[in-house]
Amino acid sequence: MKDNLKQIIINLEQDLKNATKEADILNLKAKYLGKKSELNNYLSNLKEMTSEEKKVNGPLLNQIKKELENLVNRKLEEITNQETITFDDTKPVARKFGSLHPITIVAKEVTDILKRMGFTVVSGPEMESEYYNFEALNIPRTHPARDMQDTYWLDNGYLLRTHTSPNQVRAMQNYGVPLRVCAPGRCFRNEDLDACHENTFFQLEGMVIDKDISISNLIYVMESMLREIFQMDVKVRLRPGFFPFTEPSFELDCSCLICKGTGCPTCKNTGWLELCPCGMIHPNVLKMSDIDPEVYTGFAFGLGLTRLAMMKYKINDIRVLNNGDLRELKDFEIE
Ligand code: FA5
Repeated sequence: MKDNLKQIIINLEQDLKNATKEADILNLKAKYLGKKSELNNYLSNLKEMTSEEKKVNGPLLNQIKKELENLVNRKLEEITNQETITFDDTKPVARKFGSLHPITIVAKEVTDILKRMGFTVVSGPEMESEYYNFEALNIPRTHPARDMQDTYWLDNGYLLRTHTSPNQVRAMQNYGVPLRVCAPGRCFRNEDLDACHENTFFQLEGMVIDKDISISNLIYVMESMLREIFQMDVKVRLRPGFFPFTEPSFELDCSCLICKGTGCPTCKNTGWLELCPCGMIHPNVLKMSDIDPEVYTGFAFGLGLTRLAMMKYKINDIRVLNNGDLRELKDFEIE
């Protein structure tokens, strides 16, 4: 038995040499000292022995048990010390940080440009009342212009705003005139989806009201803003448009940067992408917010931020921007 016990110690020493983790050592402890261990077998057999045998084997088995325990404890201590020395919790963790979404980046760039021109950034609710989304913008219930924006109506009588233009009304009511505000935000329309139409997209509303504001001011602001946004010469065109809340109204299109104006699914093969409708604020809109159109005039625009992000980062399908697939968004390598 003595030889067997010595062999157990040798085996444990050997096994401990190969153990590198705390969990390995605890497994060995169970194997050599646990209920099913060889040593425990010997200890259980003691009660079968004569008192003479017990006198000799009892202390021997206890001594072997102590030795095994010491071996295990020493190894545990060794490993704990090693871990303490090698782990430096002040070291920076190599963590991969995310990046901003392309629309967030574009929104910040445009608002920064407008802030430099004296615009204040404001915001409004995504769940809007019919009054702010339509009526106060000169679109009464029976007006056919309501058909231009297929709306999500909510059970509580409110709606998901179809454009950022309700911010025009809120700004006039909250701040009065003179006024120079912009409002980026999310809009919703019940659209047939394609490469350039989403049901959830971003716009940025801009509005200036003061004495003697004219179309020249509007064109100057539009040109300066787009030049700074694209940081290069991008062909834009202004054509007549219609919005009940501006008169005259314009559509500002930019040459499609995906196909360089030759025609592709993103621009519906026209070579142009509708980007920023604008116009002089309709007198009725000013009047409804208690501003005298004989004294004050102004202009407003509704920049399609999602489409702008597409042009800026050459994203040929708008659906990529909303699908939340980080692998696709990572492709743009925007920090
Ligand atoms: C409007 O929403 C007006 N409120 C804009 C405006 C503001 C006109 C102030 C005059 C004065 P429109 O429906 O054309 O207009 O949308 C404006 C821009 O939003 C479009 O040029 C386009 O860039 C973007 N847009 C509109 N619908 C979608 C859509 N389904 N998906 C992505 N972008 C869209």
